[in-house]
Amino acid sequence: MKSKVIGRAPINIALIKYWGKKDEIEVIPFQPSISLSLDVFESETTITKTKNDKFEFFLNGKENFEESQKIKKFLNYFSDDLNGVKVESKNTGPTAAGLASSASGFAALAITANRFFEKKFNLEKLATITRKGSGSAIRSLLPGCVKWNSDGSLSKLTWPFNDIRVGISIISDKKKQIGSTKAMATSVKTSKIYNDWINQSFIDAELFEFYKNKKDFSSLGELFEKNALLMHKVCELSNPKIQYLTSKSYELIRLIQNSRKKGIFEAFVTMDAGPNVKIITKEKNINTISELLISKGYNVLWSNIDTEGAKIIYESES
Ligand code: 2P0
Repeated sequence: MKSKVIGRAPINIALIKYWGKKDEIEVIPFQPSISLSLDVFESETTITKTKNDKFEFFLNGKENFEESQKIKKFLNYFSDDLNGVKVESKNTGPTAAGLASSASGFAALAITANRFFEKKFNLEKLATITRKGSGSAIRSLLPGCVKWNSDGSLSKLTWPFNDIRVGISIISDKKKQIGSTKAMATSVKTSKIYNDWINQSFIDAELFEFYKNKKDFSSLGELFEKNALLMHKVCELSNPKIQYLTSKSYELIRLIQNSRKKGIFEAFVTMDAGPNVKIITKEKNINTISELLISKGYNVLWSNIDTEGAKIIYESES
């Protein structure tokens, strides 16, 4: 065991979405998903050996008893003895945007624990553990464009563009009414279009790679925007209905779509388990889009694609 290790991991935004587990214990998804790791927010985890015999978990500077059991259970994949272990997790970057992320959090925790407890698990093994903390966390282990395959494994994809930026518009930073784990289980059981969604996801993942490799951003954007909207339709056709997008989200989606149709700029949207809208475009458009959004009362924060992935930034021996 080391005396202190600090690790970091980026957030990731799925362009082809994960929404449903075929194995809830091992966390194997029904469909492949593809994401971009972003450099605007990240999670940082510090694990320290203390002199007391307690296990302690701090989130953003405050001791957190609510999540402590889940963190402990996750760390049991690395060690049975967690007495005298202190875990501090924080989200770095512009905190006002309220993008706390379980994906970057569990990826940072996994790589930091791997080094702290000196397990030396390879990426493949680490990935099988990371996805048990949070499915989408597996994709935050790697930089750039990342695929989580439907057999549960992880692949690094090439990303041939160097001028794509992702804008995040925060519609609300309140805690979501229904968490993703419960919501996707409800969709699997009840959504009227769940089987169609699985079939379409496989087609979308293949097409994504095809358009990406051809560097055809227009077809890629149309594809991933439709994939996100279909995921939200799956949610809205679940019983009880899962409504993540608000009228304000839909207004912003229409604003981007209409500007695209009018040829003002080429940008596409994607939305996750909440009302916020992410805008994907080429670098040359970001000033025009920012001005339009601000004039309509929306905010936007632009991110680059992360090029490093999860990493250890500090360690000291006992
Ligand atoms: C994704 N989301 O692919 C999809 C799109 C939200 C919408 O993965 O139950 O926190 O821990 O595996 O990964 C959010 O769900 O859920 C998510 P669990 P997770 O990014």
